Amino acid sequence: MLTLINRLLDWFKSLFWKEEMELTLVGLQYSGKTTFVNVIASGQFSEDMIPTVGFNMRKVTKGNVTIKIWDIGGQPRFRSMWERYCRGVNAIVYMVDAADHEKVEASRNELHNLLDKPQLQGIPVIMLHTQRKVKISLLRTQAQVQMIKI
Ligand SMILES: Nc1nc2c(ncn2[C@@H]2O[C@H](COP(=O)(O)OP(=O)(O)O)[C@@H](O)[C@H]2O)c(=O)[nH]1
Ligand SMILES: [Mg+2]
Repeated sequence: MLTLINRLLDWFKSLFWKEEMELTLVGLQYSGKTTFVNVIASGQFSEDMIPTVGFNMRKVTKGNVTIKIWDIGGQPRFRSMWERYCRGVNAIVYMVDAADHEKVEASRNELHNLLDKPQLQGIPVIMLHTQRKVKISLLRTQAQVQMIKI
């Protein structure tokens, strides 16, 4: 009887309860940001990606949760925009191509620059590692997810 009541309560809550989240995805160019957004939004993996000019915005709904994702260009000329798009979001997702050893240092410096911005204090950061040079698609790669607090 209690289970039935709980189920009814859950069903009732699901009619009204909706959550919205906002995430900003940043990281160097070719780290796999747009691919990641496409995979979680539509399950599509495409190798022929056009570099993001400026930014893209995608809304992804899973159950009662809608996530607005800002996917910001990683080329040097767009990096000054990162902070603006990271302000006030629920979390910053920082993408690193873990197989590109030459760029890891540059990626770390950019992350530190971003985290030094006082406006972004207290926003959780999720680090995602792709392995672009390794011939495994994002769908099959086990992304290492690490939560750190600024
Ligand atoms: N093998 C492999 N290739 C990937 C992965 N993620 C992205 N790519 C490829 O890396 C290239 C750059 O990806 P893109 O999403 O445009 O990177 P962005 O510049 O960070 O948005 C594309 O050719 C993708 O197909 C991955 O996990 N594994
Ligand atoms: Mg992109």
